Amino acid sequence: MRVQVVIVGAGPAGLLLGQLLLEEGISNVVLERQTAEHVLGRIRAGIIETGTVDLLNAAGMGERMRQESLIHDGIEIAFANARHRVSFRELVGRSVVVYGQTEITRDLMAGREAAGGNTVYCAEGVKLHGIDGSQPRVTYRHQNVEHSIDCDFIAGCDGYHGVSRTSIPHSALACYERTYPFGWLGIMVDEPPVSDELIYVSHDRGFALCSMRSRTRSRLYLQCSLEDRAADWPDERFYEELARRLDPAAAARLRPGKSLEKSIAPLRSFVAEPMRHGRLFLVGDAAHIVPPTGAKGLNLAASDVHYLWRGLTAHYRQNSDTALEDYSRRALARVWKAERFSWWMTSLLHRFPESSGFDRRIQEAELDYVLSSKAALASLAENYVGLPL
Ligand code: RFL
Ligand code: PHB
Repeated sequence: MRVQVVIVGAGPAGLLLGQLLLEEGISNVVLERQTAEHVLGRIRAGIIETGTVDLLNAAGMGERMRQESLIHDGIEIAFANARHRVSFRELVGRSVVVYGQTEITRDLMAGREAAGGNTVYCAEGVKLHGIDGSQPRVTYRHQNVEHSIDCDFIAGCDGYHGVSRTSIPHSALACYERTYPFGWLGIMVDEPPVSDELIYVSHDRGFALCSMRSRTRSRLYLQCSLEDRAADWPDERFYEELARRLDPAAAARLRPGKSLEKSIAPLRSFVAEPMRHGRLFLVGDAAHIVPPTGAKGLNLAASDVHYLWRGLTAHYRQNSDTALEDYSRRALARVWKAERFSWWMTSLLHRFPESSGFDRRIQEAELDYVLSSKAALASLAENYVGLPL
């Protein structure tokens, strides 16, 4: 079998790239290790930038999103028992969109099926061959049968634990990493959100976030210890702790419901450079991870896809490799700015176990400054809604 592009991973990056390439008539196959149900069962991102919305529209995926998404013109930051509104619309004239990663993935899967795109789920033992040469090849096993696909390019969209990044020789890759001494415990619940917009909470007991997926479904997070297990947190304990961290008005609006999902995610910052090795391009979480505080992970995956889609289109349509040659540089320039913003939001709002009295006072002073300075608020807003491509 031969295709122009093999895409490893059917997360949002892989499926979106596949759809955009199909629209351009560029043949591709998506190889996914898990089942489609498993991919849809992972509960992750909730906030998307308008640049990501534009890209989903370009892929013909905008219809349900237009009907079901919520537009948010700002966020609230709760600190010292008071809530402060950060109005993106007033500060930078933009907004963000609430539409879950699960819904985006569902739309992309349906769109790919409708377009006759080839996706192989349960593809085991994916291996990349000849990425240094001009004739790369990907092998895998499906239902105990070995398969081999020849291609021009490979898009490694297989996330942080995928096979693509580790196929690049160690000496050709520089990795930068920071781990954080806490995690996020998240629950999904069919109860209305406590507020019309997201509330990010900085509290002595730790960070909290009240997010949502719709007007009837809440997504709630608590900063927790890395030693904690989801089973240590029955729903009652979760709500009790969240109520303690919220201001009284928000706590009074909390409607404890039975959690539909509960999980703990560790927080990490990670970047692998460069994002290209020979015929292999790394895209999304395969190349970089951000802590979720700035809501940037999926949006960065989408901007990588944008650059690669443009590069591959120019290669096949205009016989020009300028954009492909520039892929890693352009993607990384945006990635590092989002890494900085996510690290900064995380540092500003979380309680660090090892921090001294001095560190804590500096953190309080910075929060006080940011919330009272129009310049600082505009910088927060500009980064949160998404820097230009
Ligand atoms: P994914 O989604 O991890 O998809 C990779 C796919 O590759 C498959 N795979 C393989 N397939 C074949 N062979 C192999 N050897 C393979 N190894 C892996 C995997 O099964 C999977 O299907 O990466 P992608 O597509 O780059 O997308 C990235 C996003 O999923 C991620 O950045 C976001 O979810 C991060 N994130 C958020 N991002 C936002 O932009 N806004 C948010 O509000 C937001 N909230 C979040 C988040 C991530 C979270 N967690 C759990 C880490 C909230 C949380 C709690
Ligand atoms: C979410 O709704 O899952 C969410 C929202 C904002 C974040 C992180 C996660 O910063």
